[in-house]
Amino acid sequence: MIDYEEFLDGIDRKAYHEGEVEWEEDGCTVTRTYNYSAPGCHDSCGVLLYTKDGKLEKVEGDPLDPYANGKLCMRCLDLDEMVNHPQRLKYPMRRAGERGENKWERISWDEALDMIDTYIKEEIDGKGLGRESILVGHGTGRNINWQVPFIAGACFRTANVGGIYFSGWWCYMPRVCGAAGPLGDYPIVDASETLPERYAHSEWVRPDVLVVWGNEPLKSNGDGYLGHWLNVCVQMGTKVVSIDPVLTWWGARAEHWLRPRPGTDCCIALAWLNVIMGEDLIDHEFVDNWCAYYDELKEHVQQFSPAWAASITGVPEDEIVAAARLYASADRGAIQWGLVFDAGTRSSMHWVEAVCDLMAICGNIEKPGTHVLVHNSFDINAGYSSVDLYADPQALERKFRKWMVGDQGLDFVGMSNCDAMASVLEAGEVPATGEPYPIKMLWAQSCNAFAGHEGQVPRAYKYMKEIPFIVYADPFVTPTMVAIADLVLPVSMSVERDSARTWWTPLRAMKKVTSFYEAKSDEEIALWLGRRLNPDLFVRWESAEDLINDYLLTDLAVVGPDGKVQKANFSAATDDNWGHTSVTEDGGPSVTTKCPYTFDQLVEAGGHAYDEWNATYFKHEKGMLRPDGQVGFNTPSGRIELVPTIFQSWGIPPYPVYTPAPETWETTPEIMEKFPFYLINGARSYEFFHTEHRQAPTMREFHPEPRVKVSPGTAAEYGLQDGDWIWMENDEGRCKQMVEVFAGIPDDCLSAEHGWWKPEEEGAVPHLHGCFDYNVNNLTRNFQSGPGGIGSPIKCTRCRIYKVKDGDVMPGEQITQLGGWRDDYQPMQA
Ligand SMILES: Nc1nc2c(c(=O)[nH]1)N[C@H]1C(S)=C(S)[C@@H](COP(=O)(O)OP(=O)(O)OC[C@H]3O[C@@H](n4cnc5c(=O)[nH]c(N)nc54)[C@H](O)[C@@H]3O)O[C@H]1N2
Ligand SMILES: Nc1nc2c(c(=O)[nH]1)N[C@H]1C(S)=C(S)[C@@H](COP(=O)(O)OP(=O)(O)OC[C@H]3O[C@@H](n4cnc5c(=O)[nH]c(N)nc54)[C@H](O)[C@@H]3O)O[C@H]1N2
Ligand code: SF4
Ligand SMILES: [Mo]
Repeated sequence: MIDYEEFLDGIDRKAYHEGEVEWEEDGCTVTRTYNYSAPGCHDSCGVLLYTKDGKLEKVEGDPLDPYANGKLCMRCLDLDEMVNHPQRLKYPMRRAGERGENKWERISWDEALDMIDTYIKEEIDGKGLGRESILVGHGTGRNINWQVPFIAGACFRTANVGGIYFSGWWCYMPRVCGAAGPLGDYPIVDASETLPERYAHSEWVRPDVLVVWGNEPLKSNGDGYLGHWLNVCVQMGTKVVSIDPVLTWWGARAEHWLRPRPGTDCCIALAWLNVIMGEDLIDHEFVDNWCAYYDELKEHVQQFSPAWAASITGVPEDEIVAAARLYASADRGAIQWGLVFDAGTRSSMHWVEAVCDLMAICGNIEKPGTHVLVHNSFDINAGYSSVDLYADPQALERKFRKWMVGDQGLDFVGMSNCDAMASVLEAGEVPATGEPYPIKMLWAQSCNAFAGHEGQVPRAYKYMKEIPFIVYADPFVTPTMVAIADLVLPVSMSVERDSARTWWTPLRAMKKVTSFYEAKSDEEIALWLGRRLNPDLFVRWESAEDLINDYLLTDLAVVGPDGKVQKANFSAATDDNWGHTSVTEDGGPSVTTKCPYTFDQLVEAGGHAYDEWNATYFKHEKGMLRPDGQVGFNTPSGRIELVPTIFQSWGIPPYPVYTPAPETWETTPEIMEKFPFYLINGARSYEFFHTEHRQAPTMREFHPEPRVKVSPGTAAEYGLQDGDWIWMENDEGRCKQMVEVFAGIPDDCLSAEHGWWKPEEEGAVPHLHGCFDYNVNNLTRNFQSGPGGIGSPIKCTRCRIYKVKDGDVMPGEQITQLGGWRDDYQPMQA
């Protein structure tokens, strides 16, 4: 049992300089601040940065930080190794040889700007093309998620920003949209993270039962959620249900460990609804008061019996039922979900919907120890949708969300449709209409496409290398840059940038403590580009701090010459104000958000601030969720819509069903026989964030090679031992990884890693630091999204295995020199 007050009492506050932002210690300057990419992470934990003569010497956790309580991952403890790394990109560089030769020449930032400006003037504007011909690529939600979309819209005036070949918006978006339908907001498990007093807060109670579902929060800390918060709950007595084909820390401690066949979990969620509604284990008061369409849902789920779910998932019927009863009988139940909901199945939207329904019918919403509905701190919503505020109107009109599968557009989504971007790149025209659509330039910032980001990477390489002008901005030269970039720009790391974080709560500030050669921060890059490409607009921001303050205070709203707000963020993407930000009565530019801090004030206030909205329970009873101030939820009916009406307008059937994998493997014996394994890919490790940290000696000491988990049964059958190298192969391609025999994985599953490249190996084509050789995305397939074009089965595919032997053709060679494995790619059909 953990006693949080005891923990707090045990901190020597004087030794940790409570109330101070900076002090001297052991010949170093110590700065109390937060870390938030680069290198990447979804979180932002309180750190003490030790610097000496402008060099980062060491990093410690700050026990006075209520967000992380001083607990740091190995990646933050080892931050100095990345920040001071000799291979970091120091200057802008122009390609000196052919693409792929890895030859570069140093140029100045001015010369780089000339190259970009001239190219756009001559090849895009000069040829009568619209700015939609420029694609802007970014990766996951690091400290780039407003900066890069803002750059796309405000500097390049395109609206096409997002992850190209990131099929079905395969990360997070499906969960966000899926939850917005029934709940009108986004739920996270309440481990007291919204409260400054944390576990000691008088209202907070730990969950009774926690379902960890397709997520490994200790390793991933995904989506702004720290895994150790849940660990604290377990220490306080929370019971665990783990739903994961693979044994994790959670599974090892679980009352029930359900091992579904990968990609089939939606059936378990539907069967849980069937059991809980059928046995009347619901929270009647909550359902009566706050939920709509209960009877309709109950009727609908009658078909999804536990026996039916058992036959598809392979989980015994009695285990499905027992776990459902345990969840429903808990006074406070919580479900922690992960990436698999987005990227493991075509059922994303319906699986998310069903799980939201489970939360709702059991009354597990807005009650302490269940799920809280969260907003960004102080409702600062300038994120991906910032692109739409500033894009050229024609480019906005031609944004790829207009051409989704079935021509349904999710208007409030800031990112372009990933599959449509890829299709247009391949076909040169819009799928349904045949409208010409040339792509002439790619600007990518915080994305290492070929090493990790993309699905179906041989295909991505084939088409992306045809883009005539490609610029990458990153702290390191990545294999993707070697393969296709014409110009590369050095980016600052977290400790080298002033910045702020608004993703969930608290609001946090990152304070710059050092700099690195000619690297610029993502905010500085915005100013550098904008002053040249869109000078009229950029008179507004003199410094990066101006930009950060506008982000905090105005949500980056568009301000007219009269000083009045013309367009407010988040609502920018829709006609009606779907978001939560509103323009003030007089349209004044300074206060469209509720943020009471400028950047400096936030730093002075100790670097973080909790907002009241997020720190309030039962918001639906207090009229805090709806724009009109009425009680209820932010849905059309004001209730939780167990059958979400809004799904229909997104082209998604509102009643949840299971959408099997495209070939319905389970019922196609030829596929099952040819490719006997489920290939789960991309389970996270403590050492790496996607393709990052492969340069850090300490991380590589812990984790030198890409590993694939293989069961002892499979090892025996194939004569494999720990450390053997095997090929994983299917009709798309193959990759090699090192065997790790693991008793916690079923015989018919493999779990491989993603994101591998070896900075120490040859960079030039064909090897490209091995980024193709180890790449499990050689085997994945795009354009197989679920209903509405959302969600993708990419993280779960089928394959066969065999040992690697001398003389085998390496995937790097196959992809870059021999034309890949296939030449019959079909563009997405609308
Ligand atoms: N250290 C580190 N942290 C990261 C990242 C990183 O690269 N490294 N990446 C970040 C990003 S962008 C994301 S999206 C998150 C993702 O982080 P998570 O949501 O935790 O996702 P994964 O680690 O891919 O998988 C979590 C678990 O899902 C299980 N799983 C796989 N397939 C299935 C299935 O079909 N059903 C069920 N029930 N379980 C399944 C896996 O075995 C694994 O244990 O992590 C973020 N955090
Ligand atoms: N097979 C498989 N593939 C996957 C996954 C999987 O589970 N399995 N996960 C997928 C998921 S969920 C995601 S979100 C994507 C993630 O894909 P990405 O987010 O594209 O991740 P990386 O490929 O590591 O590229 C990150 C690059 O950004 C740079 N960088 C880091 N921080 C910053 C910063 O603050 N500013 C700038 N300018 N650059 C920065 C890093 O140096 C690195 O080169 O990968 C996907 N790919
Ligand atoms: S979650 Fe881990 S890596 Fe991310 S900021 Fe916190 S300590 Fe650092
Ligand atoms: Mo992700």
